Amino acid sequence: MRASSIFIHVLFCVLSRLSSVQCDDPLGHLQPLGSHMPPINIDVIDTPPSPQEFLDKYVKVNKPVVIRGAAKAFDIFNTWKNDEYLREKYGKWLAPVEIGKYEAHFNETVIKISFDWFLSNYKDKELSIIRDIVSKNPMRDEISLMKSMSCGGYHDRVTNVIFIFSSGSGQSAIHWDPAENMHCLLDGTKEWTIIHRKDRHILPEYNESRVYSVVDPMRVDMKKYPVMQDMPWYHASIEAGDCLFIPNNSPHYVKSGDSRNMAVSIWFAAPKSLDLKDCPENMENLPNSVPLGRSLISRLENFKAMLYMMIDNRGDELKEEKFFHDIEYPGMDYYDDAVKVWKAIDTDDDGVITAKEIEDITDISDEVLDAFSLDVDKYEEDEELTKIVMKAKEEL
Ligand SMILES: [Ca+2]
Repeated sequence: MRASSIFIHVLFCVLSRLSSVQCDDPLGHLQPLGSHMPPINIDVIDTPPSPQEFLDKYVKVNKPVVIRGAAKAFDIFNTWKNDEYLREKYGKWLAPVEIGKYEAHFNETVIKISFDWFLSNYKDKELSIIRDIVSKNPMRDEISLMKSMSCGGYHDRVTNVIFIFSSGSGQSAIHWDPAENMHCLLDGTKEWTIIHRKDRHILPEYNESRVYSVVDPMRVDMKKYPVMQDMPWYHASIEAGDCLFIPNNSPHYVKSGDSRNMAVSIWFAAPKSLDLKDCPENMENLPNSVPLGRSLISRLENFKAMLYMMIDNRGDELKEEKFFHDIEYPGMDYYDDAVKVWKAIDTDDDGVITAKEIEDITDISDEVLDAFSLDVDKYEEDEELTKIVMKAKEEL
């Protein structure tokens, strides 16, 4: 693989008179992310691990894994392939629709439009839906958890269920999510480039966000961002029915294939340990999937999970500097709350929050919880964009 990277580099040198790439450029310069070195092997398995094995072998050690075919057990794997089924059940949903297929940094191009209209138009317009359906959408009632999360307490740790739907050919910026992510693909194909969680802090950040990188995944500027030269990466290629686990805060860049593309990302907070009392005695009797149901993580547990996630590599200490770096988005208005939170948690006032100190939190004011919760319902109608869409509707 290394040899082929060098070959491609040499080829670029040969063509350099036709491009801006020079012979002495670092490998992968101005090329797509991952051109600089071969990927690290990612685990690809055909049998879902047991809930305990999943926690120990993957979640706790921040290791991504592809579980082939695990989503084929979901009812929606079949029913949601049918647009008429979706239209009949959910056509009235006012869905936040993104215009364009390149995920924007701040969702500036999100408008609310009926799902019915989306279903009639997504195939020949550049539209996509990326939406948390966990609390305000009846689609949630059809969501299932795959085998490895079917018991042991994962149910009570789910924070978000992100529904992702487009006609394909979309791509994301390099970003990371503040939760463990079990991404199950219901339709289409996806190519993933994943950077290990431990390398997130050397990845150049986007100035105005703590969840995006400024690096252009389609054209990596190795001279401007030399840290990218030695950045290890995983590659995962998934197709309809596969689930991919991505550990929290693992930067990733995703490209979808050029056909109808639909996925659900189950975001959850890693449990410290499992409570196996609702699991069958013999793990061979685990169901292939179970309904997600109505239970959600409590706000306090979610808050604690967010603090745990700030601890690098699930070690034992969160330093003050790291805490304020991670929560202090420019323009965010809860900085004062953050100071209060820090003071409340760092009970021995030594400038470090330990896992034990997080574990010991039993009460935090609603005001602070409000400030820290991920607001998933903040899309506003945009007059200009609504006009554009209304015009597009008229032209149909
Ligand atoms: Ca402390």
